[in-house]
Amino acid sequence: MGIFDKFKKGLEKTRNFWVSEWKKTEAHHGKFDEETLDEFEELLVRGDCGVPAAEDIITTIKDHIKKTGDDSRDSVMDVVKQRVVEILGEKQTIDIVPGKLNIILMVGVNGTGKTTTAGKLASRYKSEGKKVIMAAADTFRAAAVEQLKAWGETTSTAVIAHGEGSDPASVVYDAIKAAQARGSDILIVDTAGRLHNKKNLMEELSKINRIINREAPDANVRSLLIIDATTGQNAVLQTQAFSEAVDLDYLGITKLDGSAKGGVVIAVSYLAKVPVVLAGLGEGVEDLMDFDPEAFAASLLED
Ligand SMILES: Nc1nc2c(ncn2[C@@H]2O[C@H](COP(=O)(O)OP(=O)(O)OP(=O)(O)O)[C@@H](O)[C@H]2O)c(=O)[nH]1
Ligand SMILES: [Mg+2]
Repeated sequence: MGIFDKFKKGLEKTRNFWVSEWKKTEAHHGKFDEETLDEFEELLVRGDCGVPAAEDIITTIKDHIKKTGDDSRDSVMDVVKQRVVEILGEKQTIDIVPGKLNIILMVGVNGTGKTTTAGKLASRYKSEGKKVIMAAADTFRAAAVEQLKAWGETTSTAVIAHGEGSDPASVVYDAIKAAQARGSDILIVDTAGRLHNKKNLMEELSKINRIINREAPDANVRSLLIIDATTGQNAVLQTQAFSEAVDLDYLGITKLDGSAKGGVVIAVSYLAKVPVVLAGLGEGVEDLMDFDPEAFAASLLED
């Protein structure tokens, strides 16, 4: 299966929703008049694209029709696809700088898929021949540490961990020392990152960042917010809240396979200033792909 097909398959639920709903609308068959535009806007909103992005897309369609006089379904859908790709932005990947220690901080609310994505990333980077180490800086509960250790075993990656309730920053300190001693290329830090209290989160992450700046001042540090597609508009709220609390570099969206709400990527991208770079398409170690805006738009909008 090619990359595009794998991506499409992972998005099957979302795709089925779009294709079947789309077929029900008048716009599917004919021209985009006022009524069908309303119907289409409603579909965008029900598809979790969010109101601001939906309005933007409708305005884009109206401008196109005004300018060209062409309100046929095919030409409008081309314009929609183009606009969706613009909203999603250019395809980007996490930048890994060769010859440096690269530190990836996993943040995000409970259960979004931070630990799973950390494990998948470790596996990916190892298969690319990179030296990887992980830090169990989610010390909030014992199970979290065990879960990361299990991923360490699955992927043959060293995991630096202290006990439950220990200081996350001191785990990160030890992990940096281990990474430096071993000449690691990539350190993946699984944080608790819970937003139960913005002040706590900021304090915890700024403490981790202080340790990194002190102990590994030359490191390439990137923060990756993990959001869960099945939570729909909550993912949008989380992205907003985290953007205010943390310097985010990237977004990763998980559980696209389990959700018909994949349109939320459009809502999130419309608001976020950082790109979606990863797509979680299942629970397995192989089920992580670079997010591809073109493939995503095509999966949703082509029948
Ligand atoms: N279907 C599917 N399940 C996923 C995906 N990513 C993660 N999961 C599942 O979601 C659940 C939660 O994932 P975790 O990785 O434990 O999430 P977390 O953010 O580390 O959670 P906490 O440590 O509790 O904050 C697990 O059962 C994962 O297997 C995905 O892309 N697709
Ligand atoms: Mg976790």
